[in-house]
Amino acid sequence: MHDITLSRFLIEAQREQQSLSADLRQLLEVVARACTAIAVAVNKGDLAGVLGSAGSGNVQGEVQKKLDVISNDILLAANEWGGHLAAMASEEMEHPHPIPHRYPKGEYLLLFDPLDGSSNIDVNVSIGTIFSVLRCPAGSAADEQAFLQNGRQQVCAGYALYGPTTLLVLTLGQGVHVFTLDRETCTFHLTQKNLRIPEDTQEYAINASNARHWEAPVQRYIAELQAGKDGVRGKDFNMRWVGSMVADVHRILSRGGIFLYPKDTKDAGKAGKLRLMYEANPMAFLVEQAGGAASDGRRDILDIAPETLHQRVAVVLGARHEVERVAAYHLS
Ligand code: AHM
Ligand code: MG
Repeated sequence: MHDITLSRFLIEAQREQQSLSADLRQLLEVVARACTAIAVAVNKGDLAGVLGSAGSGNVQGEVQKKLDVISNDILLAANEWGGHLAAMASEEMEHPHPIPHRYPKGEYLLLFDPLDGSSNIDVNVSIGTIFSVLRCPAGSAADEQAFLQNGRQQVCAGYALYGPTTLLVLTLGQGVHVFTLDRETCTFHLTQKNLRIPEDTQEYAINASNARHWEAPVQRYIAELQAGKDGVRGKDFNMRWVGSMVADVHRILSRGGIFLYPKDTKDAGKAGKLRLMYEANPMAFLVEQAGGAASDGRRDILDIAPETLHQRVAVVLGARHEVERVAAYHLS
């Protein structure tokens, strides 16, 4: 399997899968190359002067790190000239980035969180890039409205994980596959096919410091997990929280588990912390493709009709039976 590069995998998928066009294949190759460039910057760290704050803020009101800005610039520069895209949108930009007039325009829309897990950049903990690809509606101006499609419309989604190894995890709507970066040849190789998330688990991920702000159904669910063998669940649960969604979701795709970033009352104006279009939707697509489930507690993430590009959403994803239990607690 290791002799199958990303390029070969995509060319073979294009032959077998009518939905994978040559343009989409080339777009994914460009995204992978951009992620390789980001991985190089991440690996060099202080040697390249890329750590620390950029001294600016983004539309979310968050302080930008230098690597947030560098990663965003790498993705924009790599993707604007190829002719595959109609526009791009990013966590780091208030409005969509149109393709400059000097380049041809394509039929796809690319969304990304260029550097997920920003709080982990300066402490050498795994971080990543999350991306999602949509089709640009025919005749549309490729403006913000064009991006506001529900998650089931995604033609492809994935993430790069900059950890001890750099991985690219991808779905084209037919399973979830993992590619490992060979740093010497700068080539991604297929290393795992068709990841599956077990329906049950004994491991959960949540930022427990927010416990007092959670809604009652989440408080009940987590209290039951924490009661372990002595409570209604009758078994002990382990907890892990990396603080980079991309790393927490990768663990769940690798060995199972449930991840929650629920709505809380800390900031009544926010429906959650994570962003629907370029964090929750691509992860929900990957998780569903691996047999898991993804919900905001009340409906499947992928069925949410987006209203704005940067809207936030509560996220509960992973082991199907656990996600269903959390959803049931929200209904009762
Ligand atoms: P970011 O995209 O600015 O890095 O924010 C998203 C991150 C997720 O990766 C992670 O799950 C979450 O924020 C962690 O939040 P907290 O610091 O509240 O635990
Ligand atoms: Mg993020």
